[in-house]
Amino acid sequence: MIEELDIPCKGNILLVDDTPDNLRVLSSILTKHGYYIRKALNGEMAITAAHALIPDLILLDINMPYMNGYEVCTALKHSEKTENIPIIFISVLDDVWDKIKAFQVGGIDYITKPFQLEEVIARIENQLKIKRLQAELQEKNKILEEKNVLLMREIAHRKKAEIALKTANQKLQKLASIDGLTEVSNRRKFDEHLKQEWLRLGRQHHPLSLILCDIDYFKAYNDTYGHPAGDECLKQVAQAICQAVKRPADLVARYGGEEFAAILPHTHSAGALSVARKIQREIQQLDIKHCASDVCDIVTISLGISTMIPTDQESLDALILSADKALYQAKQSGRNCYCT
Ligand code: GH3
Ligand code: MG
Ligand code: MG
Ligand code: MG
Repeated sequence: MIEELDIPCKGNILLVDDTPDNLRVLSSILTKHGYYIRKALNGEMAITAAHALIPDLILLDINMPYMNGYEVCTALKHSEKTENIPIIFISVLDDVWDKIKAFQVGGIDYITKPFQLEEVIARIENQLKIKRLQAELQEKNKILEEKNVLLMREIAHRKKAEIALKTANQKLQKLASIDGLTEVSNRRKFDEHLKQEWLRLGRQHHPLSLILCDIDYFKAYNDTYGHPAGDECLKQVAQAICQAVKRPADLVARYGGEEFAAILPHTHSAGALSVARKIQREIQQLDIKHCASDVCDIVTISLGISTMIPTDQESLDALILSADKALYQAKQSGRNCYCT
């Protein structure tokens, strides 16, 4: 069974007519015009021939014994293999309803007999041209679709990479602002947050409080229990301070070795005092034994508190200095207490 035609020609046409003379005349003229012609004398032969080698076009007679042209056309249009073959009806039937029926069953054009050869050729060429253009269009569409799929894949790929990068950046940024040991904010984040809140509250004329906390006799703690125990103590103290400092805008940071700071926006001195007491309670509840402490047999802290309504940068320095002085005063006053 031949499936593809590799003879160079303008097109492969199947002529179907029960009148041998018609076939002969059409065949000879179309062959001269460069077409490859096959002939079928009835519907059954036509369907077999069309399946054996798909023609570019079929010229189909209507009045034929056993199976008329409408039936042949219907059968071809119902087969997946042959449904796209353009079919031009060629018939003596001249009534408009016969022509309409031809189009309804799937015909693409209609020529009445007796025909003018030039018209037949012009109509064949016209249909083949349409078919060629459609095939080109389909090919272009296919290429475009393939390109589109590749582009979509590329976009999805880039989006994924972008999200991964963003997530990695966020993680890095978070890591860069966290103290590795205690997992509270580090000094860098403290400085940044304090400045930012200072400016924000300055615009709102709202107070900001700062509490500095320092573990009492921590050097002695390290000396007694060892550095790893000291690290563990720092972690617990940091978490205890976090338990007492809970508002979303608040920030707990490791300010230095065994010093922590709490930034409390929108907080007056009375509020800051209450937070300081809460911190002390939380540390006390940790109940970490400290036999080398001069003040108590458990770990304690001293706190320095200062509160201001932000104005300029100088006053920010003053806020820190004031908390620092208050902390010093708490140490001087015997430790395990707070001063303002
Ligand atoms: P004071 O009551 O006056 O605050 O006395 P202190 O001993 O707590 O203060 P000092 O400044 O003399 O000592 C602080 C100690 O904190 C010394 C230092 O080794 C310790 N320290 C600082 N950072 C860390 C740390 O990351 N881990 C441990 N284990 N110890 C630390
Ligand atoms: Mg006929
Ligand atoms: Mg200290
Ligand atoms: Mg200390």
